[in-house]
Amino acid sequence: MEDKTITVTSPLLPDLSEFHELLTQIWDKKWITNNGSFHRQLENELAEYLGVPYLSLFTNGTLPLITALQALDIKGEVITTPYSFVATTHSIWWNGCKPVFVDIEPDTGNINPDLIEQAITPLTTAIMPVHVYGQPCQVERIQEIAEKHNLKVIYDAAHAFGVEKNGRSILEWGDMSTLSFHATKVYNTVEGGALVVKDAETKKQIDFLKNFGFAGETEVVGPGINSKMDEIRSAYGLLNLRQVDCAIEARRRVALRYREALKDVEGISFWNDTEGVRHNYSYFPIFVDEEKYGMSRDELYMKMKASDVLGRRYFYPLISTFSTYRNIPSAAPENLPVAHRLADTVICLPMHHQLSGEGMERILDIIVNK
Ligand code: T4K
Repeated sequence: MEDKTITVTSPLLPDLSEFHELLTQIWDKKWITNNGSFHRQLENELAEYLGVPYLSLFTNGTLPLITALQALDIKGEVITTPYSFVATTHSIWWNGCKPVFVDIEPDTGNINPDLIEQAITPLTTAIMPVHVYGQPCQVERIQEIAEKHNLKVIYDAAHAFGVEKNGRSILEWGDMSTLSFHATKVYNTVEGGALVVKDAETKKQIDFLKNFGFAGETEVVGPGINSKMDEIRSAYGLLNLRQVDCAIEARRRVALRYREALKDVEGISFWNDTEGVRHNYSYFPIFVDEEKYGMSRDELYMKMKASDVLGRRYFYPLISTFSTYRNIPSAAPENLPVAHRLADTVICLPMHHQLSGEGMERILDIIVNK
């Protein structure tokens, strides 16, 4: 029987015969991991595509976050957002630091720069914002605050592959930025990620840290982790890089159709493109106002599910409500009203490069005609 389920996303997959050709080359060379030639090629091609000077590949998008904090020797308190995937805050925890949650902006879902300064204490050493859904943070304001208080900035840019602001990569901002190349992302290497840095010396240090700390055969410079991407996923990544622009364009068309169909639906809101930003359309969040729409977010979510349309409530529940973090003073709900409101009203609609017109009409029919 045909599967009529529409999932929140669907991975961008390389052409199988092209992938087979690259696999044959790997088989011939018998070099399958540890900084192989496809790995080096992918690092170069990604840096060029993204418009950044240096980038280190990782096995996922969580370990570059952990390694960035380690490399910058971040201690004490790190200011961050509760409105993200749990890996953001976990990376702070893994470094023995304390996360300090700051509320978000209602019109982007990103950390609110107006609230950052009041959260700074003598123990604060860094800010970890997230470009949530690929929407750029207020990077200029965050930079100003960081410089004034001598703080490092590590952007979790897991969602922001290819995003540009005023013609420049959003990944240029902050001391470092991280990416996720998970299957569910705009660009994927099955599992994978990267750490974007500003200079060759830092890249060298990061490359040591993702390889157990090894600097050569006999020297270990620190307690590094194993986060090396293998040749198979690097080859897959090279092929996906060639088609990612087409995938982003297909996603843009999906976003346009959603916006057109939902703009007059009372009680459903969404964000439009920002002038000067090259968006990547990684997610399409809508927000349900129960009173105006006449149905709660969860009712709509369940109704979609009953029709095999699997939206997702990213990012509900908030990270600050999980047991590891809920007793931190800044996790108090009264400190984070906007984040709670968004988390309680959001549904990310299905969004991917292969979403068909017919599929979209099924999704829209549920939302528009209730
Ligand atoms: N920072 C941020 C801001 C992040 O969002 C993430 C990850 C990270 C850091 C950490 O990066 P990684 O270490 O993961 O690289 C997913 C992803 O696992 C996760 O990468 C992502 N964020 C998070 C927002 O979403 P789930 O548990 O929702 O994924 P799952 O398995 O339910 O998949 C969602 C849908 O995607 C499925 O219903 C169908 C489709 N799908 C999924 C997979 C895995 C496929 O069609 N094929 C597949 O192979 O977490």
